[in-house]
Amino acid sequence: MKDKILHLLKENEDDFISGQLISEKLGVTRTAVWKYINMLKCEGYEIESVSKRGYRLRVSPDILTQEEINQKLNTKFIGKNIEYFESIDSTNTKAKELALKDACEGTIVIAEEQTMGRGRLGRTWSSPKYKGISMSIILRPEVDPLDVPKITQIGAAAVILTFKSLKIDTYVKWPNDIILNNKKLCGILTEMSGELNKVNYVVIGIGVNANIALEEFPEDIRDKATSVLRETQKKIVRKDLVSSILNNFEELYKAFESNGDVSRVIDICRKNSILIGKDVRIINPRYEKVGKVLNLDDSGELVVQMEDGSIEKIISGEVSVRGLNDYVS
Ligand code: BT5
Repeated sequence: MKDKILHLLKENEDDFISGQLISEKLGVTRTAVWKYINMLKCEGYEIESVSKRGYRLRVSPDILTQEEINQKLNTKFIGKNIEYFESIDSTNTKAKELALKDACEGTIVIAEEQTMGRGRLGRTWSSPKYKGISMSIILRPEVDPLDVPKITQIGAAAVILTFKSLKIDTYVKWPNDIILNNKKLCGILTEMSGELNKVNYVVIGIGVNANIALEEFPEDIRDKATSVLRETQKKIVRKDLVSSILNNFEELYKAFESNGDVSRVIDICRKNSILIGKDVRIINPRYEKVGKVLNLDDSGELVVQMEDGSIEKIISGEVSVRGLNDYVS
């Protein structure tokens, strides 16, 4: 009911709408309307109430609910169903749970805070409340499981395009980091359930540091993590960031899903790669090798010339870049 009232207020944003009309339209008492209006106020909505005229919505808060994200969302299926949490352990964990229960493709799990946000290989992801974006997209692509890593590149390209539209140049550190001014702004975690030749579902989790101040990052990552706020001294509207990423994501994902086409994605990741031309150390479960990154190939694999001159294509792994003293991640 609260959402329905909010919807009515939004439809009439320039005008007052009377409590009587709301109660008639929604079939609830005027006292109930008043109660829900107060709940909305507690959530940060600024609602003017004037006797005999009714209610008018003045300001909507920057929260990541369906109603707020919808305003600038122009997708067909990504984000049409948003599961919103003020606090959750991990949006990826929740998304996997929902995927097992037949959640539709494009369902999003989004949270204002994660208490156990996850990185790759059991690492943690820090997500302070109301400051960043923590979201996971449930996908059910009919593709070869070997092509699933490309979805990480789709996510990276979508984030890059969003920041480009805000005139902020960000770079991909293959395969899953987005870098701003040489520090990590965003991390992507793609997880899959499938069989040898069939994907059951994919969950792609995207964490973006939007308005996190330096002291809000855990101490041990302060020198390598950054946020839009930290780099531009400006707060960013998180809900607009989310809808823009989802709009870009759907467009790029559709091409991949329908005919395996990732040419635009790879083009974006290549043009905005922070690794091409750099000396790197590749760390895989099987080996550690040093080389120079030559390119990102058309299927999203990293092309590296190893110390012994051989050229290898890397499908997944950790890459650290050679800095002045050593290799830094
Ligand atoms: C990642 O892993 O970068 C993937 C992060 C994915 C986070 C999203 S948020 C929504 C969804 N739900 C989840 O539970 N996860 C996803 P990896 O490449 O392994 O990097 C992890 C490392 O990044 C950590 O070990 C820290 O060093 C660093 N780190 C942690 N929190 C960070 C932050 N907020 N900003 C920048 N770096 C961070």
